Amino acid sequence: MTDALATFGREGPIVVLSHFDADGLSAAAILVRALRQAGWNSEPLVIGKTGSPWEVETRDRIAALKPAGLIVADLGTRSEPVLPGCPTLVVDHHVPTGEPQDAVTISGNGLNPEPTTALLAWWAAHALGEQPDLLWLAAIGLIGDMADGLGFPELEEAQARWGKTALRDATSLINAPRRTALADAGPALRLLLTVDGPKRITKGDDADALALHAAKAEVRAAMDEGKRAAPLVMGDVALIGLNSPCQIHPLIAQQWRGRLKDKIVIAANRGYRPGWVHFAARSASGRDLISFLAEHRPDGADGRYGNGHAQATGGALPIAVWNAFIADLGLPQAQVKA
Ligand SMILES: [Mn+2]
Repeated sequence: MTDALATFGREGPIVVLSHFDADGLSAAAILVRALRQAGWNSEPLVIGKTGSPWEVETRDRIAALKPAGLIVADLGTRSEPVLPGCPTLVVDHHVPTGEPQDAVTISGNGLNPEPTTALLAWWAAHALGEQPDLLWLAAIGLIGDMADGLGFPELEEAQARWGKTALRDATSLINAPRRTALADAGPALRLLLTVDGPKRITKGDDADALALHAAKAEVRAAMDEGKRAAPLVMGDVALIGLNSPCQIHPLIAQQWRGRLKDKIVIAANRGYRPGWVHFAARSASGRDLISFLAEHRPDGADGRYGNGHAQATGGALPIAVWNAFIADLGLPQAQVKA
């Protein structure tokens, strides 16, 4: 962190670009709050439902802020710069696909236990001073990605101070909007940037807190429908076909993972984005799914395919490419009409 700050300019904000899940948003909130407290100008920017850090629209959004520096949090670790020429810090825990050029990298990948991005951000923020009041944000990120927190003492400390139930319920609420059809992370991010603990999220009655509760209800209704889809099994693969504008495919895959323990579970959602199939892959068998997807990589797959973690990955494919991919896996009946 200190190395990265030394490369940043003093004119313009430090833009913190993050993923829109609980871990990414909490990491962004930790970094923006710690930087602002230390006297830096800092602005968060969130990658939404179908965006990517490595595309021209994102580059233009960042460049428009005339940043003094860029922090890329919880969005993967790749060699290509997000904004060429801008001093950059990458904070991430996904399997790297390359070493970022002209950037400082803080990666939790391969550490045991593996810290999430929000915990890495909280550790890094100590370069700006002690951050005891921001620890609950690191706990939200840990719970969001790992549920049990893998025994990090920081989680136990946060639970003792802010309450285990409050932290768990706040995490569930913070994660809800990104799964809705609109996927607006704004209310969740505003709360994480301003409030002093999880109870202000779970018990709040302001517009942002109410938006999180409405999002949770929308996702619950979509899940009730998605749970009724039956898996199609062929060899090692179990496919669950979904048609929802909500991002329920990772949750459905996770549920079936426990019931189909020896299978590679793929939950595929043709309703998430018109013209595309978004899918989540999970397995309880210990099989490396990033390698599995690499072996079956279809022509036309881009950087959205097969990233993440060995036991939790997925991708997004245009319909024609999806149809070739799923036919190759022996499930032509799971092809989707354009
Ligand atoms: Mn994460």
